[in-house]
Order: sequence, then C-alpha cells, then structure tokens
Amino acid sequence: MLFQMTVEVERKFVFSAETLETLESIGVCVDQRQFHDQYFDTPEFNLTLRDMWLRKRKGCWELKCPMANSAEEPSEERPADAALCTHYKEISSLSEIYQRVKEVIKVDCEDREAETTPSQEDCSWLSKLNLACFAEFTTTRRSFTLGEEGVKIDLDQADFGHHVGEIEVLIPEGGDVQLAQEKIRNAAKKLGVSGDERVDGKMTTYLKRYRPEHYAALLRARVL
Ligand code: V4E
Repeated sequence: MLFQMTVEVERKFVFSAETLETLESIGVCVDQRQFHDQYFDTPEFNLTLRDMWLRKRKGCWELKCPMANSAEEPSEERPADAALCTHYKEISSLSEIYQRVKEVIKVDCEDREAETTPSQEDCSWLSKLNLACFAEFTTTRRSFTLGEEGVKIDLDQADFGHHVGEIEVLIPEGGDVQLAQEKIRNAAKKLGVSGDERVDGKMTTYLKRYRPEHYAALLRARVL
C-alpha cells in the first residue's frame, strides 16, 4: 500500500516580547490550543537513536522520521541558515507507523498477532515491542500566519517551563525543500529572527533536564 506523506520543514527560534509584538502587528493569530504529548521508545532507545520520534497526541499516533537519502545541495552551495532548518517526514497512519516501528524493533516474525495493525484504542502493541513512555508534557500553542502561502508560525509554551517559536512549512513528500527553506528565511527576516545558533526544542530541553542518560546517548550518536 502507498501512503501519502507530509514533510515538515521547520526552523526553531527563541521568541521575546518584541517578536510577539511584531507577530501581532504583521501576522494573524489563526489558532490557540493545548495538547498533551507522550513520546515512546525502548529502554535501549532503538527509535530515537535513529532519529525516529513516536508520539501520541490528542489520541492519535504520529511518527516523525528523517528523510531517507535526502538529496541535499553541497554545503558550500547551501545558504548558511539552511542548517537551522530541520525536515522530517510526518506519518500519521497507524498501519504505516506500526510497520516502520516493527522494522526497527525486530519482532519475532512467528508472532502471528504482530501481523495485524492494532486499532487506535488498543495499546497492547507497545508492551509487545517493549515501548514505554519516556517523556510527556502539555503544550499551549498559538499559531500565526504572515500572509506568505503555506508558512505557519507557532509559539509554544510547555508546562515544564520551556518556550520556543517555530516557523514551519509543510510540503508533500518529494516537494521542494529549498523553496520551503526560502519561505522560512523570508518569514524569519520579517519577524526580526536572527542568529545562527540551533535553538533547543521542547524535547531537547526535556531530555536534558529529566532524562540525562537518554540525552547523552542521543548526543553521542549525533542525533541531537
Ligand atoms: C523531530 C524531533 C523531535 C520530535 C518533536 O519534534 P518537534 O518539531 O520539536 O515538536 P513539536 O511539538 O513542535 O511538533 P509539531 O507540532 O511541529 O509536529 S525531538 C527532536 N527532534 C529532532 C530535532 C533536531 N534534531 N533538531 C531540532 C532543531 N529540532 C528537532
């Protein structure tokens, strides 16, 4: 079966009262909501060591994976700030998620039950694959648009005291990542977002604070 996948191209930024003021004057607030995320992995970090992020948000399963063989431009031809943008496949079909997770955590193929895709409500597959929740937090998110097609700006406040902004563009798989980065660059300029340092997201901060061993393993593997 073929699945239509979305790719999220994103740049995180540190936001201040000034950024918020700019956003409120040149952008439109299109949404404000709260969601609770639970992230899952094995005790050996089989998923996150491969930069795969399995989570449950608002009752739905989501998996973020790095792009396979992403055809990057040679670094000398890439704009310097392209390195600040990440791009991940976003998978929300539980059957596709289950298939990919099983491939990584090689389950016994003799297990007939493992052949069947679980239902949204059935969480027994987690323990069968040795998956447990390693992080959970609630985020309050305000979303803005700036008039540029397909660009969304999220201001996130996590309940453990970390806030971060994200400029994001969603494209179909195989879509133009460089064009998305260009749009992100323009939006960052309009917002007065500068700096060439990578900004820690909610998860990086969470792991640093509450899961130092997991964080250290991901640093060693150069995932974070
Ligand atoms: C992909 C990823 C992680 C999973 C969480 O992704 P993130 O986009 O940070 O979360 P959120 O809540 O904004 O998701 P959305 O609602 O936009 O779908 S945790 C770490 N990574 C990888 C990663 C990385 N290596 N570097 C940076 C700057 N960001 C993410």
